[in-house]
Amino acid sequence: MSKPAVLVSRALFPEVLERLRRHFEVEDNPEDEVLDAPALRQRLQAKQGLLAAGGERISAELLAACPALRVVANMAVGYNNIDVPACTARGVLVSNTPDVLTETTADFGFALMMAAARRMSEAERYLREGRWTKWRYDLLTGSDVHGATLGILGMGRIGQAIARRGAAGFGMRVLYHNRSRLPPDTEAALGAQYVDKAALLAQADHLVLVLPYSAASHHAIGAAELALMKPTATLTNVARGGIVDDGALAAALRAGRIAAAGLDVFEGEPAVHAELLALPNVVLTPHIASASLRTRRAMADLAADNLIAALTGGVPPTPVNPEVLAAARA
Ligand code: 8YV
Repeated sequence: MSKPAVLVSRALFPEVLERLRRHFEVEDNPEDEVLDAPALRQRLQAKQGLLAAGGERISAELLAACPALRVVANMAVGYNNIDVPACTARGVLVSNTPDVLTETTADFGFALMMAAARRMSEAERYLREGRWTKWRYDLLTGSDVHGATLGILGMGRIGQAIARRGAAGFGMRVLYHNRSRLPPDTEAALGAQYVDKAALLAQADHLVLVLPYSAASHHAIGAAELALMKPTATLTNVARGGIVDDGALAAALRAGRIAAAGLDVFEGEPAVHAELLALPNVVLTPHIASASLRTRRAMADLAADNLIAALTGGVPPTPVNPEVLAAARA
């Protein structure tokens, strides 16, 4: 029996490609070209599986043009790049990579928040530009993280991991807002208190965004929300571009309506809003919150596990639309 054909959309660990080749005819992309919609559509012809890097748009239109496709294994926990209802309607299984990246992403979110609060990037630029000629009592003074109020918007796995760092490691008061409130024993274990969104914005010294992107969370932080924040507050986004209105944030940072920001994700990335690039009080990183070598490998392995199981009669470990599996078994 011939092996199923799969596309690995972007460059990937050679060992993971090797494993996939034991099960599949693999078309890979060693040049790591970013595939636009026509290129993706063309390469997906007669492919049963796709290992996607997370940036590819999987639309109803693409699915209609690629009728052989049975599985989309996204190498990301977020899957807002995929029209999941359209996949489900066509019996296409979608999987993501939860859990393996939680602690690594929380580490980075915390680091970005600290970098914004303590003006790390600005300080390094100051030093490298040869401007450090003497000590001064208020040189690059920032705001404390320890003992401050940490606000978390979105309290899933990564939000909870950030809450644990803040409460246990830095003695922070932890407030959160989420679509659904956590059970009381989970709140107690985390030392986190549920508040409404307005209270979160008003009380946080350091606000961290860790919610999934959807139509409902588009511009969850815009001019009106920024206006509720303390002028001394920082805002950190390790979730998705589009949750923050980047233009409104740039205006708020420029006007001193909030003190600083740390951003790993952007509207329209890899393009970055020109005004953000020009501001000193924002730390900018290129969507690398999950990028420890070990975690990226774990994400690739988990995406491969899902693809292999789904196309060889196994049980995919982390399906997003498991109803597709149930329907196939029925
Ligand atoms: C991915 C991420 O690296 O998992 C996610 O949702 O944002 C990152 O870990 C990114 O999505 C790759 O496109």
